[in-house]
Amino acid sequence: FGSGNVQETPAEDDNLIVVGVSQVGSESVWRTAHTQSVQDAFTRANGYLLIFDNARQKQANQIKAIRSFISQQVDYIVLSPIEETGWDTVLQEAKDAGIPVILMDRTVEVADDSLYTTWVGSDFIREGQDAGYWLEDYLKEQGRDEDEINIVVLQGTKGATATIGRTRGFNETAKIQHNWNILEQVDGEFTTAKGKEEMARLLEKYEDIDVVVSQNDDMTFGALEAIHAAGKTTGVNGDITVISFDAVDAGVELVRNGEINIDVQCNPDQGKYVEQVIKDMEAGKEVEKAYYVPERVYTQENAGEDEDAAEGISG
Ligand code: GYE
Repeated sequence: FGSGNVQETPAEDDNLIVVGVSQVGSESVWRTAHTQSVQDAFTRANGYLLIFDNARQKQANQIKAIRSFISQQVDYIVLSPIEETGWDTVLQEAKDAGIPVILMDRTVEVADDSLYTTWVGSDFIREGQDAGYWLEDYLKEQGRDEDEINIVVLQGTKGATATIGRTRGFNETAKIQHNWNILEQVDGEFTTAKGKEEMARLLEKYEDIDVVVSQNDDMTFGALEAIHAAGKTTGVNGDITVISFDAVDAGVELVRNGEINIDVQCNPDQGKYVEQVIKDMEAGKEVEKAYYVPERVYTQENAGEDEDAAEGISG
């Protein structure tokens, strides 16, 4: 000491709560909004030092980031896990280091639930069911409830809670409909490019697709391009009924103009809820094991009204 080259931590930093955040990637408009909400919540003005890591869709990168958070002795680790499995070892390391882990958006499947403190996210199974129940009602209204209905599903990335839940919820409602025929469920990776490519392939393969269930808006944007390129129309009076998830601004706009029939909202504005949980923990309060963020469904009938209920979605 005394030589002058030891960087002193500014005194005010001593009071900051250090939060290491491991994010999935930047695959979608939803993800961009989600990242923004985290950055808005964990500001210096709010009393935080945020260390943010973008894992670019690789679980190995998330594990590396978590180990680096542990060695930096952060106060909290916030993890949005790419997939559900494979977390036991690294979360045990965090627990052994005494660092609480808060999950957000997607969740994990671990043998020991005490490896994480809490989770903040969406009810993905309910989102899938909302889509299925809507389709049931819609077909009834159209007098098509006895027709053979051919459905294709563009799924999100494999092993992600959003993919698993939306698939399970929708399939539960589909299996009690004797006339719904799920032709294929394909991996569209939550991206526009892959959604377009897979949709184009499906249109070549099947002449009579009645419904597309696309597990996020980005894939839907790609699917719409492919459908239009094949000379078909979508939405309210179109050839193909389109069901989407996320309800980012551009998705809701397409509901309003009738190209998408329904967009099931997934609320990306989770940063503030995660921050509230940390505040509660700092205050020594008990926290729940799971918190669901508020969400709604957009259809042609309601997409015009009550825009504030979109809960901070941007894009
Ligand atoms: O629906 C999709 C994103 O996990 C809820 O991931 C999230 C999903 C979201 O890339 O657009």
